[in-house]
Amino acid sequence: NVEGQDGGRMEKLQQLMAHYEPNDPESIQKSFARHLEYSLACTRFSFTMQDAYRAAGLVLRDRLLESLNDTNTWYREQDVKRGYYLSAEYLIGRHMQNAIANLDLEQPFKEAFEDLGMKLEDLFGEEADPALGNGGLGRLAACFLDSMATLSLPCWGYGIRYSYGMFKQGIKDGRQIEEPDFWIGDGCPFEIPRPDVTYPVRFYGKVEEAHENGQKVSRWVGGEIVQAMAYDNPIPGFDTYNTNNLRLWRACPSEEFDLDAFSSAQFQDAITQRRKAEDLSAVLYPNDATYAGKELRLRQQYFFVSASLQDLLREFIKRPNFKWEELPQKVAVQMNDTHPTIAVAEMMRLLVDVQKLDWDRAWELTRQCLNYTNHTVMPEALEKWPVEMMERMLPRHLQIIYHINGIWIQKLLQRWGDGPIIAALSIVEEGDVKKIRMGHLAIIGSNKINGVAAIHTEIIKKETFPEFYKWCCDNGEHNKIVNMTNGVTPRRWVHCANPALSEIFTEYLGSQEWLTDMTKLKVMLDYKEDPKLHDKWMAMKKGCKAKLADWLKSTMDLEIDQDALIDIQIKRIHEYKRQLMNILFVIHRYLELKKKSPGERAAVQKRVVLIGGKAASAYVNAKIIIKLINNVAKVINNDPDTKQYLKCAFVPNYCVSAAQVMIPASDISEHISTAGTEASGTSNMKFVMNGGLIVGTMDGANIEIREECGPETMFIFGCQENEVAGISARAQEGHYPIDSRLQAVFDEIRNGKFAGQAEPEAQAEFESIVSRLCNARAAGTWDGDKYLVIYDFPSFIDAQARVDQTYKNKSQWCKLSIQAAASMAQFSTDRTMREYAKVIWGIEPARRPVDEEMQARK
Ligand code: B1N
Repeated sequence: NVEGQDGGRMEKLQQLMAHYEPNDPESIQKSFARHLEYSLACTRFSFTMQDAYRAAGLVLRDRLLESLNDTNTWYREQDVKRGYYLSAEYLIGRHMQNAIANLDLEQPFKEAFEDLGMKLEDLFGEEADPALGNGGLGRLAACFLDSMATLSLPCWGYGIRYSYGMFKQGIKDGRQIEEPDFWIGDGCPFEIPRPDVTYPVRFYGKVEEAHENGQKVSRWVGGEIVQAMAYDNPIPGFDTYNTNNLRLWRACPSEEFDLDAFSSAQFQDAITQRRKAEDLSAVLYPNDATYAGKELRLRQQYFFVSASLQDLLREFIKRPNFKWEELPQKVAVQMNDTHPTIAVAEMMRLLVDVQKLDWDRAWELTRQCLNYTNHTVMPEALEKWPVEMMERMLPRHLQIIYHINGIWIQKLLQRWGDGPIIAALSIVEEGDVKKIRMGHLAIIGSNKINGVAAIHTEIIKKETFPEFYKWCCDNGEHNKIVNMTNGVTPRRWVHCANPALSEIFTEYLGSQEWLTDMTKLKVMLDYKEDPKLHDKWMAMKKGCKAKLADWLKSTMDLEIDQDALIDIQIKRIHEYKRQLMNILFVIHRYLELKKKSPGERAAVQKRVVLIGGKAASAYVNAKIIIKLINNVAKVINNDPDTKQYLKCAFVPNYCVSAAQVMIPASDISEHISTAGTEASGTSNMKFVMNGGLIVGTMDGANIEIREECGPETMFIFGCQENEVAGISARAQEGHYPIDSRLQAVFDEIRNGKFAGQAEPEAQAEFESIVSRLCNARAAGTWDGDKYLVIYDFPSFIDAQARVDQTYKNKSQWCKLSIQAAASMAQFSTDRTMREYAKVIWGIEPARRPVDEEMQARK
């Protein structure tokens, strides 16, 4: 605080700051001009569209700050229980359009900028797409933030402010190339750097035992200290005055610059040390659902977890007369996958070593505050850190984990005696390389554990952590593992991405209430056969397709037939998601077309198949699949016999802003993972909310979408989860027939149709992919058709035939599209967040009251 005599300062400032920025178009223009001139040093004669975007961003930021500050004051005054979402990733996407919508500024902004001769869409297009996440898990975290704010839940997000987000994907000669995404290069007007909010985070060093007041204590000393500096990102709610915060940490060197070193040889060393500290938050690991096991990754995890826990405990302690017993009544923490689960040990360290609580008390508090969400059953994604690495980097945490494990094992032995289950449940995995299983640490240190879709939660109980589930049931804690089905925010994914659809809903319902209560959309079902609505609905789709066509033309010079059926698969490239099966089907469709006479071809439904997604940079097979898609596209799109009927393209650099253009334009989208492999999927929900229908397997959220929307709205195919093991076993034994239509596709690939002598390397890669699918088990591990592409292929063809058949009848299609879109209330993250708040966190909404000034401004 500023020192010295007050001199009436408080009163004066109170008066000066008592008024909110006015929101009429003229005031917005004034505010815009002021930022252009004074914040950005532009003149009214010369500024670029980028300058205009930044100035408009600062106009919004002023308004966001008012709301953020007052919301924080409100939460403090009310002394509410707070929720903290810890996530290594947030795929937030562009801020501007969303901020305008949520701040209820759409009309005045539009007027203000149109009057200045600028289109809002052009401003939006100037914003870099913040991609601080890989895929579904990071995007889910961003949707959660939007819903927490909209529900007025007093919840913050914590994460890492990476300087380089998810790489930009380019395509060269049909192959993925990765380019750095220095998204922060031009600065981001929506973030607020907080040089005053920093915390030290220690790495390496050693643990000393000491005695204080006759008690044995542990002190972690030495090593190196990195400073975590806060960057705040206001998250405005829709139809509320609450604005929450996403606090991202940036790593900064801690020592002030040593000038004495300037003249000595240590100068270089000093700089190197500083650079090393900054490297910590430099780049996001581009792996989705696999973990790289890299030391820097563990450093990132501990870095943001430690800063976040220090920050939230400081907020807790600041409360008048705080008592440690109250911690679980005031704080709930959600750990997004295993990435932040070092929090279990860090919370114990902060409570025991720093706050001097005794172990048992600290453990009770920790276990009551923390919760863990599992997002995948893929064994390669479950993080396990080598003991050796942890011992070096986080020696005190390793001690704490061993202590937790010791007590845990004692309890298990008392209950069940010795046996293999003890090793299965231990936090420590024995073997050549001893490892810490972060999933186990999370489960033992958590109040609740949750899966992200009904089927996924059942798989967690029965297959991923069966011994834990047994333990819970034995202890009468059946509800320790709960299901929290994922969702998406309708603000970004309907209202912003598809304004035409938003208008239809608002017109039929007579208000925008559906945007905060999607059950209201049920009214649309009364009109699902109404020809007037059909006209509007089809016009909406047509408009979305036209936008997509423009975008494809300008970004990749691709022309598409806007009357064709648009078929989209966009998600990370992964074998379990089976983009391979999709492209094999495209080849099949092509071969069928080729067989037909010109007259027969004209009767076939026209299709445009778009596939997009990034492959982890070290994922060889995923990269071959991208190459195959590109090569197949090249052949098909250049074949004069077929190109009017079938087009195929790999859309480069799939990201949130691309999704906002692509999703609204789809007729069908592909969610075709092998049953039991995709934990949930969330883009499936976005497609359906936009009136697209799903071709999908009985996996993840598809199952629940089918229940809500009706089986007739989906093209379901493939084996069920409980059949997978049996089919897989037969495939390994060689009892695995290949459908003749698929065989024809394989032959075409082997014959060199898509690479051949022109590209021997690609030809070899394609052949290797095909022959691997056909492999039975040789000696050792099986490297065959793990994801059952061959088995599911015939029923995939059938599902696609049903699509073409159904699409012929436009009004039938339209009806299904309306029915599905209107039945998606379950999949709003508003529902998801209400459930987390009630079942896991015990947190109530704390809606900021509207004061007179706010009311007057409206
Ligand atoms: O999380 C999404 C789900 O909808 C998807 O089905 C699921 O695949 C996805 C390590 C992950 N699971 N695990 C990850 C991401 C990054 C990383 O470094 C794992 N992502 C998912 C939301 O629940």
